[in-house]
Amino acid sequence: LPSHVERNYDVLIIGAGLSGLCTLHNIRKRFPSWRVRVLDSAADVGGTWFWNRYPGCRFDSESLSYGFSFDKELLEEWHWKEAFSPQAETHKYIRRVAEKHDLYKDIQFNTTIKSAQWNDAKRTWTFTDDTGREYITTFFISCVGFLSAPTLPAIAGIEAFQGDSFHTSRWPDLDVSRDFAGKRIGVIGTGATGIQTITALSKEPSIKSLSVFQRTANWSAPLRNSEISVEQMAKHRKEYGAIFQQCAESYSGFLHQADPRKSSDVTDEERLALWEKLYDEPGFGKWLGVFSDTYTDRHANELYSEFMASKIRARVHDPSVAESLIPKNHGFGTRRVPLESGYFEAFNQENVHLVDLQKTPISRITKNGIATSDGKEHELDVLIYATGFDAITGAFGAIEWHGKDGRPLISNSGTEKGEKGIRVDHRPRTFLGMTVPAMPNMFMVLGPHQPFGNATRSIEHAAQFISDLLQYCKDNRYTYVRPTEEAVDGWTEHVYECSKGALGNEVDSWMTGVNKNVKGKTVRSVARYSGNAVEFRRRCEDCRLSGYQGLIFG
Ligand code: NA7
Repeated sequence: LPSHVERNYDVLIIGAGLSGLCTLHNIRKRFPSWRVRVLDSAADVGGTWFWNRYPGCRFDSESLSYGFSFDKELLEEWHWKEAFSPQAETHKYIRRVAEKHDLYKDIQFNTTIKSAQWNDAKRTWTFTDDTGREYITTFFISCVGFLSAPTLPAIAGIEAFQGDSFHTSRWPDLDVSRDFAGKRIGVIGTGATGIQTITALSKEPSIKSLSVFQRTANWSAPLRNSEISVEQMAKHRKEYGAIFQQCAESYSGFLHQADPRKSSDVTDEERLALWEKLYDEPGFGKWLGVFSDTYTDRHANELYSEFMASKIRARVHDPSVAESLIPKNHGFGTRRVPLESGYFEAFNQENVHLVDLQKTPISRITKNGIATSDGKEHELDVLIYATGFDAITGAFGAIEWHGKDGRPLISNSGTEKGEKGIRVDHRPRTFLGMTVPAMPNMFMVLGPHQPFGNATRSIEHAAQFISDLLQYCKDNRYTYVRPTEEAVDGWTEHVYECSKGALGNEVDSWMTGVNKNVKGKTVRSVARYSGNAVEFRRRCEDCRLSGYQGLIFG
């Protein structure tokens, strides 16, 4: 082989986040003699938890439900210090996993893949990185992440700004209290990231001012984090079996399960009592533990949204600021609910200003800051873009794909449908969210059409399914596998059917494939599995037990 071509691999994995590490671990355990390599553009393992180092970055799902369940030894050893772990601690955990299982030796960092070419005659993939180096492999597993391609806002003048500016997911190495001292900071974006960043920065006394540029108000509710003592952790370790079982039985892999009653089954007092109880508790219960019709019945959702609005009004002193912070175009929980630790109170501070872009949209970014439609120039020293990601398909889009018969991975020529407010122009087509028709020998962990929910729980399942499938290939000496067009049509239709009736699928958000900063992502698509994760896993298991019906082998 020429020197720029790496030897043949059995399995190549792109991505060294939780998905990549779990997959690598499974493959190595299962097929010790296989040649396997993981490539990642980052300088270390961690994926999301490597890149997102912005102030305040932490889980808002319970730390105890997030670790890998396959490593019982590490669960016995690891001390989650907070109920909702901060980024640095989580990153430490992931590094510990990689060290403990000696995963680093098969991972190559600082490597960005630019193109992928399927060779039908040889039944191999050739991946080429940005230096021209080629990697040839029989099987390929994508672990690229569904929120890993950051997007900057499409705002005129963005290059003109002369202060410091960066995306939250590419946070520079700095000391906020020293480097932001006396500075005027602006933040664009109020999603989960913006809310954590804004809250953390608001608590930094050295900052001169903090201006929040809000295009869409987001529902948010208290996280109620706490420390976990050594004694408490010892007790929790005994509960891991029950914790993972609870996650396995819940709709989206979290510890929280909806109350089976409908909002209309109970009295006003009973309804309020449950809402208040959940509001006072830590975690996602206030999103996921409410009455079962909250996200399917418009009236039930309005009632709960009104309850949440009253909480915001009670916490924000200036009534007009409070009204701006209350979402008007979507109901509570129909977008991903960020949990907060003093977000609303931040707006009671003299040095924190809300710029409501519904009233005064941004006209352009200038060399001094941000100009809004009322003729005002908001002068800034630092501009932070908490503007999110080209979600679900974005990381795939960064690679030029030449699949079977030269076909691309993402096609914009899909069907158009207009039903129940969902417009689909280029929906992904997959089988079980793990295989794609034009891409033989390729599998995806946390790809389109998989349930995202509690990511680690979904990852462990997908990695297991894929390694079982590879075992089947090995046992039968197959070197070729891809889904049939019929299986793909059936699965894609199922994913589409599951999405119906959920209010969350009738709202623009990254979960419905909308990102106005990305060409072609201005209308909603069904890119994630929004049905029950239990049902998802049941269907995958049925496929396995049927001898992988829906897949073609050779
Ligand atoms: P999100 O949730 O996609 O939020 C992005 C935010 O940036 C959102 O408030 C956007 O407003 C705002 N945005 C984007 N572009 C613009 C422009 N051009 N002008 C003004 N405001 C803009 O990303 P996050 O990083 O917060 O969270 C992503 C997920 O990561 C999160 O849900 C967790 O699961 C982890 P918009 O709502 O589009 O009006």
